[in-house]
Amino acid sequence: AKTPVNVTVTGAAGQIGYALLFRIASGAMLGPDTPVRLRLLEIPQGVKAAEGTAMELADCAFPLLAGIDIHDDPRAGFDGANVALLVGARPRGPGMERADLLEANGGIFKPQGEAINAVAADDVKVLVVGNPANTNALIAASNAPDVPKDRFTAMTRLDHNRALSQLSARADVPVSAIRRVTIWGNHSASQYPDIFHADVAGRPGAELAADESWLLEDFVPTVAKRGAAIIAARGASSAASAASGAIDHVRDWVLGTPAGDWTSAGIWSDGSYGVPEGLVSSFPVTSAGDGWQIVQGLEHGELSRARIDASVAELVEERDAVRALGLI
Ligand code: NAX
Repeated sequence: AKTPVNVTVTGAAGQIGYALLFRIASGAMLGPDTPVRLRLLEIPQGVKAAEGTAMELADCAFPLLAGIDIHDDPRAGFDGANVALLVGARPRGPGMERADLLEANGGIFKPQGEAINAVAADDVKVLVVGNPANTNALIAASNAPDVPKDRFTAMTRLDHNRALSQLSARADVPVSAIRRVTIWGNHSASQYPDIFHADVAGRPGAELAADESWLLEDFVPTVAKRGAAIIAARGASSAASAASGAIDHVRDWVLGTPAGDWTSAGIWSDGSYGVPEGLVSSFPVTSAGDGWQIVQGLEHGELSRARIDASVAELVEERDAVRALGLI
């Protein structure tokens, strides 16, 4: 039998945690032959609810679930972690400025980065879902000097999937017929969903993008502001779709992206496409199961270039703010 993979999930008692854990335990993330051991990390107030979730996980009798333990100490929660999903974060409260938000999250992601550095497995792969995801990933990576930077990633896969869904409706083709869509930049309203290089059931994405009023007044803002629309409709933020994005991200990272396609992920920039090195920014990426590679050689028109630059400028501001706070 295969050795179980240790998967740590923070914020396990939250709503994304509730949608995520059952799918991990069912094999949707690491494949149908890979047993998993779940390690739930919560704050003390969340432990009781996490215990309830653990009871339900046990009650599913998932054949792949090799064990569950619950912690409120990051050093215990990340012990031996092969995959770490950092979902728990501090939401923006009323009257909170961006600097306050970054500082509050620094108080979470700095010690978590340090704990990952100290106790996680050598092959640890980290996905940050908790917002502001890109900068939280930057903080965690910066506080884990012994872990290669390319193991820290931020989730833009939900944005990517939202773009596929909107494009599918627009072109009236199944999502499975669409390839090579990209989310660039920050997981925020400044993100740029790029369809210029897409293949939409054999039709060049640039042809659809030529309708600029649709592109700029409908498609781009619908994708970028979808989170707010979900809150308005559901009375709660995206949870099952966010969990599904996290599953897709880790699955493609570990098992590989399909030939002829790519996906989007927030990864440590190597300077590609003029994105300053050391920012965690979303790029078009592929994996052959051995790590993310940035798709090279895409050409950008003025419109795309300006949108990418604007989102990257926001990441630079966030980086400068957390640097000034001494978090990186
Ligand atoms: P919930 O408030 O339902 O759950 C968060 C959980 O995290 C709580 O149980 C809380 O006790 C726990 N927590 C807080 N601090 C912690 C710490 N230091 N260690 C461990 N656990 C801790 O939020 P939920 O709806 O699950 O969303 C979680 C995060 O995902 C939020 O930051 C949210 O903004 C972010 N999202 C990110 C998305 C993305 O695409 N990257 C989309 C969905 C979502 O908005």
